[in-house]
Amino acid sequence: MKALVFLCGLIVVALSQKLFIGDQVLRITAENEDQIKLLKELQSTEHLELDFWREPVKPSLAVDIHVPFGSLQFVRTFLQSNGIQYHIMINNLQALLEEEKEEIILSHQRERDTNSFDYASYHTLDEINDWMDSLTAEYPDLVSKITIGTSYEKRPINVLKFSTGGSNRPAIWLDTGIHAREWITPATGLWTAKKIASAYGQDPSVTAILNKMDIFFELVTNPDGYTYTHTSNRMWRKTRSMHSGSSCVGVDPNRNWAANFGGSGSDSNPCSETYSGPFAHSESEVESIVDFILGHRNFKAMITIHSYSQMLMYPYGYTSIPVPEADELHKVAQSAVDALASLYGTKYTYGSMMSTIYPASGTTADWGYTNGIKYSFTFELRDTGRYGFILPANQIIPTAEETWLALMKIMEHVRDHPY
Ligand code: BPX
Ligand code: ZN
Repeated sequence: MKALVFLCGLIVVALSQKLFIGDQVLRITAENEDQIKLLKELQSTEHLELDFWREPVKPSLAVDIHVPFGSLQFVRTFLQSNGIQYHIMINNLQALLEEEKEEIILSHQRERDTNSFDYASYHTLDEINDWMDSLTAEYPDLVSKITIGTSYEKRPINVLKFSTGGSNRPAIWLDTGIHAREWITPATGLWTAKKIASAYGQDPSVTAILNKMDIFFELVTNPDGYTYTHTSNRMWRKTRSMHSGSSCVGVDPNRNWAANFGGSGSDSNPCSETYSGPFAHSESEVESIVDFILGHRNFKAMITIHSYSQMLMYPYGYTSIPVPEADELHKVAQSAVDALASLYGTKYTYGSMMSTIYPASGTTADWGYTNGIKYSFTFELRDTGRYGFILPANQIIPTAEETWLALMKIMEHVRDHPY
């Protein structure tokens, strides 16, 4: 009977989920600005329903497009007739998602504590919330959970606080999962949070950080979107808010901050994946962080973690004018990516957001920087596009391990350079 109920549950979930049968992800290498322009025209052809995993910006950066099955023939012909080179990265997106789903179902046994927890699998929001409660129960003198707000769909916005005492110590902010489909980031976050908790009193460097500073870690920064990727549409990126004047759902939470809000590299069209929202901090998921950080008044670092592309970036994202501390931030980023590569050889590019990826306005790290947080960094974790957002679960632990080395370099620098 139980098995039958479970099976029916699975079928209901499967039926309500958006399918991607025969959809492909194409990698395109534009040779010149004319081809970039053509790709932008393709992007604005709404009925093709193209999902740009990586935007056309400059010839040096490959463009990745998730093409629905029904649009494949048109897109292929368009590319060929314009002499644009491409190859197939993912041949059948649904097949890849089935593999991912199977792995999640197999790992679904309930874990009671954070030692037996399966860090090598992706987890639902409920599982992550249970895990947070276990972690705070297991490390009561170090870890606590604070709720800084409520999402659009009324879910609590939870932050883990790592603190060994003091009052309002200088603090480091970490967030993962601000974009819903970037599953590797909360998965890396869980492993990292456990690492911080278990390393205190064991690892001298972590201990020295926590004897001087507090760490605040928001694991699922977009809980509504994350839930939606599990129940309905694996490829969802934005929040789940509704705004008057459009039936399109969601705002890009990495375009919603008051840092050149609405400028280049963001979109005022509510149906766009980079929709900046009706006004800055319109999203409670963003506003909650803003209120918390401004209320705290002693944050020294803000590290926001995305995927994919293997990059480590510092401000600005909205202008090519370098920040005054660019030399220092560049050196920190260099030492972090060198440490990261030392483990498994994973190569990261690094630099300012504008020069490394593309112009973007209203981003987290620019907001942090322009609000006095000098050490504001953005990570783009694995991979470089072979699997993109659907990174196989067997890469979670290697990704977390190598990222940890980079995070430690940054946090040690922050610890040793008070300002
Ligand atoms: C991140 C920070 C500042 C400027 C750009 C980014 C890239 C990030 C984004 O567009 O918000 C890319 C991503 O993580 O969302 C993944 N992606 O869709 O390519
Ligand atoms: Zn992202």
